[in-house]
Formats: sequence, C-alpha cells, structure tokens
Amino acid sequence: MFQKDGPLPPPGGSIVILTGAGISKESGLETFRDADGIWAQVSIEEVATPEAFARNPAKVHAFYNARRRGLLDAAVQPNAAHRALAHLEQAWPGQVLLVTQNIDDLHERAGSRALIHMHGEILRSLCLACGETAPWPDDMSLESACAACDTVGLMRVNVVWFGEMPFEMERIYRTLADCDLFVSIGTSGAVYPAAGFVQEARLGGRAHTVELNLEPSEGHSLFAERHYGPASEVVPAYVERLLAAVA
Ligand code: BV8
Repeated sequence: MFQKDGPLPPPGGSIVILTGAGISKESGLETFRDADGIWAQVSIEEVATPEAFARNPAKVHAFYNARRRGLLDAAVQPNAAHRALAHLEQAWPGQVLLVTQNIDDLHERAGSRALIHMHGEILRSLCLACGETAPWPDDMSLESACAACDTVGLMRVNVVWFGEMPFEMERIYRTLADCDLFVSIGTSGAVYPAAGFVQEARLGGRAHTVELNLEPSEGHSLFAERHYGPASEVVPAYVERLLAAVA
C-alpha cells in the first residue's frame, strides 16, 4: 500500500532531500552497511572517531587517503540520481534543500547548489591549530602543514566522526519543520541525527514523507510513501513525477 504514488507538494512548496551512501553506489563508491560495505572491512572505532585519530592518526589518515583517491578516480562520476536532484533544484518553483550525509562531491559535480554536507567533505582539510578549513585533494599525513598557519602535524580531514556534532543542524531542523515534502534517498537510517529527520519533518505537521532506497531502511515504517530500486532509476522517476505536476 505504501509503494503507490502519494500526494504531490503544492507548486512552490518547499522540499528537503536527505541522501546517504546509496545514492553514490552506482557511481562506484562503497556504502557502509551493505555486505561488501566499508564497516565490513574496518570498524568505526578504529577510523571514524576522534579517539581513533588521537590513538593512531596514521591509520585514520590512511583510511581517508584511500577513500579520497577512490573518489578522484576518473571512473567515479555523478550518476542519473545526482543529476535528477540538480535538475529538480533548478526546475522546481520553490525551495529545494539537499542535505547529504555523504562526504563525496558528486552532488556538486552534478550541479546541486543548495547543499549541506552535514557530515563534512573528504576533499577538505581542517587545521586543529587554527581551525581553518581548505580544499585538500591530496593525501594527508602527520607531515602535512596548514596553508593558513604553517603548523605541521595537526591537519585532519574535515568530516564529522561518531560522537561529533554534524554541521548546520539548526538550519536543517528549521527547514525540516517548514517543509511540504521530505525525501530520503539511499540511506539505511542507522545513523543519528540524520535518521531522525523524517520524524522532524512529520512533527512540522505538513510534510509528505517519501523513502527512495534499494531496500526498506531501518526507519521505513515512518515514511508515508516508499519506492524501492536502484537510485539511478527511482530518483529520476520520482523527480519526473514532481516536475510533470508543475510543467
Ligand atoms: C552525534 C562521516 C551528538 C565520516 C559519518 C545510539 C542511538 C542513537 C544514536 C547513537 C547511539 N550511539 C551513538 C549514537 C550517535 C551516533 C550514531 O548514530 N551511531 C549509530 C552507529 C548508532 N551518531 C553520531 O555520533 C553523530 N553525532 O550524535 O553527535 C552530539 C551531541 C551533542 C554534542 C556533540 C555530539 C555523528 C554521526 C556522523 C558520523 N560520520 N560519516 C565518514 O564518512 O567516514 S556517518 C556515516 O554513516 C556516513 O556519513 C553515512 O552517510 C552514514 C549513514 O550511512 P548511510 O549513508 O545510510 O550508508 P549505509 O551504508 O548505512 O546505507 C546505504 C543505504 O543505501 C542502504 O539502505 C542500501 O540499501 C542503500 N543502497 C545501496 N545501494 C543502493 C542503495 N540505494 C539506492 N540505490 C542503490 N544503488
């Protein structure tokens, strides 16, 4: 009963979209919790917490250096799902805010502009000495120096680890409370606070909630409408239905 097409937002209505690793899978990037995912190869406690970085920074640098190089491989390109969301932002006669848990830059490369990287960006650095962030496409190590303050050995990748506060939460919660449509794409609904956004949207009282995923997420029962399949198929199809209503 939930797989059938649901109501559409009013033309000019506000849309909030949340994406996770599943939207980048068909671009060749690994997810986290699929059987062949990242957390099947290495544990969160070893590479994705501030304690892990304090304990063994070289191991954490190596983990992110490998993922950064993977992202910069010419074979990794935005797919039809990334492109459909960028098109929606341009063609929809209302606000579209894209909140991604992903630390890749595939949404930007597809053309999305109204975008929040709530878990940060693997292609940016953060200096623990002066707090500056900057583009960082290369490997990072304990020998890396900050371009702003020249300090060596206190550079980290500008991502949000477990136990750290995601970015722009105030703005995200405000936009969720006022939206007419909340769409969750390619996420297992395992990580908070992102996994709670569907509840925040529902509490706002107006939002229709849609899950577009390969399979039901942990929070699937909280969504009023659900469509399952590869993102490169279900996302363009859903965007087409939204835009047909305002053509
Ligand atoms: C915080 C950046 C508080 C780094 C990441 C118990 C209960 C509730 C919460 C907690 C708890 N214990 C601990 C917590 C808090 C913790 C948490 O939620 N832990 C979980 C494990 C229980 N959360 C935090 O620590 C967060 N911070 O709570 O701070 C706070 C309060 C005050 C002051 C200070 C702090 C921070 C969480 C952010 C951690 N960083 N990433 C990096 O990337 O290396 S999280 C990581 O998981 C990624 O960001 C990822 O995006 C995120 C979620 O994963 P998904 O994107 O959903 O990916 P996943 O593989 O899980 O799922 C993929 C989905 O795609 C699947 O459903 C699959 O079916 C689907 N799919 C696959 N292929 C396709 C597809 N869909 C479509 N098409 C396909 N082709």
